[in-house]
This record gives sequence, C-alpha cells and structure tokens, in this order.
Amino acid sequence: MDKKEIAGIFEEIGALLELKGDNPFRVRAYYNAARMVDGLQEDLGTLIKEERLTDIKGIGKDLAAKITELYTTGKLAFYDELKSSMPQGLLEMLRIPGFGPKRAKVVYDRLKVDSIEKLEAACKSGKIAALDGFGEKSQQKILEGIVLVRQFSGRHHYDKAYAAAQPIIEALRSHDGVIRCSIAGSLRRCRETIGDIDFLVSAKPKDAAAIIDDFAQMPGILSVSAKGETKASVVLKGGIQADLRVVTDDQYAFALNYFTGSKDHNVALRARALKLKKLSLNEYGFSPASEKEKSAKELGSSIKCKTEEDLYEALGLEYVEPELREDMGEIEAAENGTLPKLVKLENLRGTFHCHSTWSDGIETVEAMAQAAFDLGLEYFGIADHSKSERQAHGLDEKRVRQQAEEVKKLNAKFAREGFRIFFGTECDILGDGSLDFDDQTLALFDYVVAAVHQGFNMDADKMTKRICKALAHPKVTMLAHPTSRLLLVREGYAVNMPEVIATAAKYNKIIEINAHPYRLDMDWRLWKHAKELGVKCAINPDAHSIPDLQYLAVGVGIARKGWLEKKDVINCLPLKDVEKVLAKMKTG
Ligand code: DGT
Ligand code: CA
Ligand code: CA
Repeated sequence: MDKKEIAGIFEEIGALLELKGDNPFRVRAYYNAARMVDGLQEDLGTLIKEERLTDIKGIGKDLAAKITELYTTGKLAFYDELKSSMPQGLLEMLRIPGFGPKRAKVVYDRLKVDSIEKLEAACKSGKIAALDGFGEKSQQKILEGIVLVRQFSGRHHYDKAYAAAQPIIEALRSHDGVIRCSIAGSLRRCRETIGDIDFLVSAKPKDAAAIIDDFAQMPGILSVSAKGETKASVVLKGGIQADLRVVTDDQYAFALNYFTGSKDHNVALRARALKLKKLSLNEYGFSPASEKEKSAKELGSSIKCKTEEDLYEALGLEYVEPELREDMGEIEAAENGTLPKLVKLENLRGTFHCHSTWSDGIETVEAMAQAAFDLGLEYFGIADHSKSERQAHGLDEKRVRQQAEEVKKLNAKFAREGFRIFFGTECDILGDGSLDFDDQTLALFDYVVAAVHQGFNMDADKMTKRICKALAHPKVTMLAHPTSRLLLVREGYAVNMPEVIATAAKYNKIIEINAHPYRLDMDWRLWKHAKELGVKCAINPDAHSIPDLQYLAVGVGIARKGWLEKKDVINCLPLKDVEKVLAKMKTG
C-alpha cells in the first residue's frame, strides 16, 4: 500500500474515532499522521526498513507499527475492526460538504440517522432543523450537499486518475503484442476531473485476446466489469473505472483521435470531413459518405493516417494538442494557423504560493526551497498564511518580521547557487475587501498573494466588490484561487468572474492557477479571455509539503487548456526578469 492510501486510511480512522466520541487528542494524532505520511518526501519503504518512522514528528511507536502493517500487508486489523463496528453509511455521510464527524455524531446519536438516504429523509421532514445547533439554514445546506455528493460520485480528481493510470500504461507498453499505446479520453485532455480512464492499444488481430486477458489481470485492477475480443472495462484500485480498446495499427491514429475526444471536438471534425472531403470520419478511418460518391470512395481508401498529425493535415488543419480539443475555437485556429504555442512544464523557472511550518505546511522554508532548487527551479516563493487564518497558524506582524529574517539568512546561502527565495504572504482578503495586514507590514514582502478564506456566503455582487477592492490595492501582486472551489467537494462562492478578470487587467494584477488538484482555480475556461485582456498567470502549487510541488505539472496542463503560452505565465520568466517585475509592482 502506498503513502497516499495509508494517509487516506488514517484520515478515516480519525473520522471514525471522532464519530465514536473518542479522546480528541487521539483523533488529532491520526489526522496529523495522515498529513505527515501524505507529505513524506523520503521513500516509505526505506524509512520502515531502517526503522526511522518514529523520527517523524507526531509518529510514535504505535503509529509506526500501524504504518508498517499497512505498508507490508495492505491491511490493518485495528482499522477493519473499527470500521465494522460502525454503520458503513456514516462514513459516506461525511462526504457531504460541511458535514463533519461532529455533526454526523449528533444526528446518529439523536436520530439514529446512519446513511445519506436517512439523512435526506430527516431533513425533508424537518427533524434536522429541530436539533440543537442545526436550524433551518443548516438543514437546507445539508440537502444541497446531498445533491452535490450524488452529482459528483463517479468522478475523480486528476492526480488520482493519473497515478492509477501510470503503472497500467507502462505494463501495456512493455507487452510483447502491443505496437503502440496511449492514454486517451479526458485524462489525455487534462480535464480537471475524470470520469473513467481510457486506454488504447494497437496490435495484430491475433494478439488482441492475449492483451485483453493480461490487462484484466494487472495488479492495479480490482474487478473486471466486461471483457470482449477487442475491449474490456475494469475497475481500478481506488474505484476508478477504466476502458481498454485494441485496434489494428492502421486504425490507431483514428481511434486515438476519436477516444481522446472531446465528443464536441469529434463532432466538429466529422462535420469538417463531410463538408470538405465528402467523407465520413469515425474511429476506424475515413470512408465514403455515401455509396454514390465514387470518387470519394477512392479518396477514402487512399487516405492513410499513421499519426494524428496526418489526420489533422488531411483535414487541412494544424495539429491540435489534446488539451485544446474542447470545441472552443481550436478548429478555426488550426485552420487559420493561429493556434497558441502552449506553455510546457520545462518552461517553468520558479513558483509562488507555497507554505512552510511557519503556518500550515509540514516542511521548513529551507527544505521547501531546497526541494524547489533540486527540481531545477531558479526561485521559490514562500507565502504562508496571514494572521486571520488562526486554524492554519497564520503569521502576525511579529512573526512576519521573524520569518523575513530567516528568509534573508537563507538567501545569503542560496545566492551562491544563483537561486532566490521570494518572501511573500498569502494575505486574507477580509469581508469588506481590506487586507489582513496594514501597508507598513505589507511593504515587508517581495509580493502579496491575496486570498478569500472566510465569509463565502455573501452574494455575488458583494463578493465581486470585495475581491475587486483587494485587486485595486497597490500592494497586492496576485489573486489566489479566485473562486475557492474544491473540486468534487464544494462549489466555489458566487462571484462575477468576468468583472474580477477585467479588474485584474485594469490594475495589472496577476491571477493564479492554483495547481492543487482539488482547486485548479482559476478555471481553464476563463483563461483565453483573460489572456486577451493581458492578464498574466502564475502557476502555483500551493505546496504544503515537498511532494506537493509536483502539482506544478497539473497546473501546466490546466494552463495549456486555457490556451496559455510561455509569455502569459509569470513564473516562466528567469529570475532576473521576475525580480524586475515584482520590484516594479511593489513600487506601483
Ligand atoms: P470522462 O470519462 O467523463 O471524464 O470524459 P471522456 O471525454 O473521457 O469521455 P468517455 O470516456 O465517455 O469517452 C472517451 C471519448 O470517446 C470521448 O472523449 C469522445 C469519444 N466518444 C465517446 N462517446 C462518443 C459519442 O457518442 N460520440 C462521439 N463523437 N465521440 C464519443
Ligand atoms: Ca473517459
Ligand atoms: Ca470511457
């Protein structure tokens, strides 16, 4: 079992113990352990082998033994017993946004509600509103939350789907009969959430059955839902569905294009083939649109496409990158030769908006900066929380000054390597749009990331004014996660994004793509317009641990979906240029 799964189980144990009314310190210990394990930078196997688990803050002998048991056997007797002592539906109820173990315990103890269905019924009959500490408003919120849970179930975060797909695509690639293979579907297009994973393979027809058989038995596969001669559907560990299709190598380019989608992009391509060539296009190739079209029939059989590039060329189009295939103007741009030259991961030179142990991160500033340096970056921006974020140990003015000293010392060391730490803050935008620090304190930072963390319930008009007021503040450099959505968990707050974007453009402010797979905010659909107005983007991992820095890759995928080029992304600038930009923004 890997560290992510172990962290997930500790998280569940924490919730189960909380539901049981266990000692709060014990509960907290599991939540903390989940965070620590998830953020581990060293290989878990090595730590276990060298008996160094207990060196980790918050991991004692007992937790170390549990981690070892999970890692080596994939099971934990304590967890299984705990789980079977509680109704299964209780844990499912916790997926409702804003409905944590404390509330679940109350409805369970008082009303014997132990499933989402029973909770829904209790809300509808007004029993929840009548409970102490609930009321009409919470009851309504719970009902809305249940709708969300149902709507989201069956979709998955990008990073989870990506991680589940990697070992399988590698196994397929090394399979003897496989000629070419690829991930297709929404995962290849880098959508923010993934329904199912699509794998495509080309092979000789005689090899297809063996490939399908071996696929169905791969280690990451939990169960087989359907199996035929050229396709199979399975459920992967973690509950993600996956499809495999096997085609001949002649069909591969067509099938890859078809199964990559999107459906709307396919429809538009097909219409073009019909109009331009009188050919119909499907997952196997071009064919005459009707039997009467003799000349087209000859043409159809003569159009062989080895690659997707060939296919687009046959339709008189430039190659369209998978991230752009959403029928949002890419076909027109491919026809006119105006497709963007999309930003790439290797273009990134640095990052902003990361956390450390000064607020709610699990590594020191030095360790985080060193990790960024090791990734080949030239700069690292630390932006810990501001004082109003008490839960996250936000920094007050005094600690800001202390952290500034620390960063200064570290920079004296890093400067020799041509690397720099930028000293920033993730500063709360208060309810009225003012900032959490006064101008004097804000002047201590190299840059300011402004963020809404509280008071989500105001109406769109008020929220828009609140954010736009912050954007107009001369000390603000960039806006963090503009809607604060948590994908598959909660919707963002109501806000007029076109107005926020226009305001950012007016005051020359940067907007972030928060690359955390739960956020991916600002949404890719809005970037094409923002870029046209001249708004620059910062791709920020919002890293709370060293592995979180890898989110940068997801952020780049989303930037690509938003048509962004290297010149649109501020952290593609080399250190010297970024220093100039930040200095200029600081002085206004
Ligand atoms: P997902 O799985 O919901 O995240 O999204 P996709 O895009 O991966 O959708 P999926 O797995 O249902 O199908 C994969 C691709 O196959 C899809 O992007 C386009 C193609 N496809 C599926 N059904 C249709 C269809 O009815 N018409 C067309 N033109 N293409 C389809
Ligand atoms: Ca899919
Ligand atoms: Ca599919």
